[in-house]
Amino acid sequence: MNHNLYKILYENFKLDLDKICIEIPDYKKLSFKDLDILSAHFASFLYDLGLKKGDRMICQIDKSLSAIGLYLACLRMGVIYTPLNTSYTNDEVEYFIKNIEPKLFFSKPKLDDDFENMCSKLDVPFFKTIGTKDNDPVLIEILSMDPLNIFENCNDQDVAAILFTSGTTGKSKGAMITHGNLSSNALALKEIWGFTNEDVLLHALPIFHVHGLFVALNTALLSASKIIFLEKFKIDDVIENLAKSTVMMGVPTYYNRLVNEEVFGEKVYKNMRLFISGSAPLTEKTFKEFKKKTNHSILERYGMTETGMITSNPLDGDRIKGTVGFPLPKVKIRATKEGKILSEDEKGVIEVKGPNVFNGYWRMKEKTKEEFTEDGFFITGDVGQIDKTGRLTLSGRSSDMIISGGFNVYPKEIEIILNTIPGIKESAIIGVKHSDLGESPIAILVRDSKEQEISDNDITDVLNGKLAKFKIPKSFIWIDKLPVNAMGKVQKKNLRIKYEKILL
Ligand code: MLC
Ligand code: AMP
Repeated sequence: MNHNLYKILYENFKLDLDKICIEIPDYKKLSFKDLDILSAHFASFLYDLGLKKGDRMICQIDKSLSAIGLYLACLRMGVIYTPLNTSYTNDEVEYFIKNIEPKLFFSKPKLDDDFENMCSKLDVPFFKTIGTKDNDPVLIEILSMDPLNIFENCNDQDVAAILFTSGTTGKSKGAMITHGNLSSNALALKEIWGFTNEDVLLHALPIFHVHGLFVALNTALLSASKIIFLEKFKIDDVIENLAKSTVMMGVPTYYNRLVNEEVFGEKVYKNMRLFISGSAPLTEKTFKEFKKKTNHSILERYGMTETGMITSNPLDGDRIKGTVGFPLPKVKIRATKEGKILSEDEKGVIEVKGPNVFNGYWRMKEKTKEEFTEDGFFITGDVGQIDKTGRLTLSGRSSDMIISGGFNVYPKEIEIILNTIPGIKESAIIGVKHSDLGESPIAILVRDSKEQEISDNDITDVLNGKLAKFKIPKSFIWIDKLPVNAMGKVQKKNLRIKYEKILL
């Protein structure tokens, strides 16, 4: 049997081919049939370039119908799809290209030809650009080609996508996600969240991460639900379109913002049946205020790039604030400490096993081995406890990763750059509370008295050239000495306690 994810999506929406699949407000509506044809045009384009099953394609493009067409075309062809956050800088992108060795790099149209030069320097066979509008010349070329109605034969283990996630060493790792991972997750989410072809999903998330790409798009397409596709989370657009929607998915920042809007009243959410939150902890404050204002209990779920969705609060039954609910069908979780499996209500590192768990990190066999137990559980690095009913409550992470508005920030990556700047002797990046973004990075710095003093603005300039904007610290604090323990390790916990409220 062919386990190609696109084939599975197609089999599920093919009875609704004439129904509206995607609406971009004030711009365009596409039926499922139109989307199928669009993806077949893109498949034809990839085929003509000579891309085959197992080849890699990287894209760093804006959210658009073309981006969906390209994603679905890669699935159809068995080409491995690697989307990049649009705010990654040239330095960051160069690392991904070197690591993935793609056959094709798709960029958004840029004023300079930096990426084209980079691709030619790194021997990427094809470089293309694509914009978001109908008059984009590459899109016109693609649409002029004969559609290729291909469903490349794929098994469950074939890699569909590689998504990057950073790590404690500061080096990004490409998580290999299979057709089987994606279809099992989408089928499970359709079932547990009760998606049908009568649903209308408000889609305001970026589509270069698991949440907006797989959780939102795959689940909606599989259910033949309509998608209202917004370029990004702009509060006015969201409020205007919620009235036509039945389900919304978002990171906690979306709900922090909605609940603070005066015009967010009954008229706006009258047709909504479900608000789903994930990618970062939803605070009890937001959960409670949202409930008070709308009488809706936000449904919080938990997942990761490497695993897709792991647990979810129930559609029917108690959605308990501060918890992330129960494992998805066929998914097993457990809490462990120093290799020992813990009993109910004991706090430990959460491990997960199931058809949702990825195939390993691209070209990092050793790293992959380190992150799995001998009996095949993936070690998430999240800390939590499971009660006697199987419900999971997360309480932190074993690494010092920071989640800012749903984007992960790894301190090491920033510290490595800071420590090369003359004038800085040592640095520690910590996450502190932020009322809108949940958490934000700040930098604690020690001056190098042998060098000339450096200003915060100069430091920001250096970082801006090398790192995506969301990683730039929101504050720089100069102290005499970093607190260290007997082993000489920086005591970030102490710093976090001291500066916890500095941005509030
Ligand atoms: C944008 N900026 C951010 C930021 N997003 N800074 C910190 N953290 C963020 N998350 C910066 C921009 O670089 C810009 O900087 C300025 O803020 C304004 O940009 P913007 O695009 O107008 O920002 P805004 O609309 O406020 O975006 C915030 C946001 C967005 C929360 C709406 O980041 C967002 O949609 N986040 C969703 C992330 C997501 O999808 N995560 C899922 C990961 S998957 P300047 O300096 O130029 O002004 C995953 C697995 C799972 O975790 O479980 O789902
Ligand atoms: P990413 O690597 O971007 O996929 O981020 C995955 C991480 O996001 C997880 O390991 C968790 O730390 C965090 N996360 C996702 N959902 C939740 C949630 N509902 N509550 C708390 N943390 C979450």
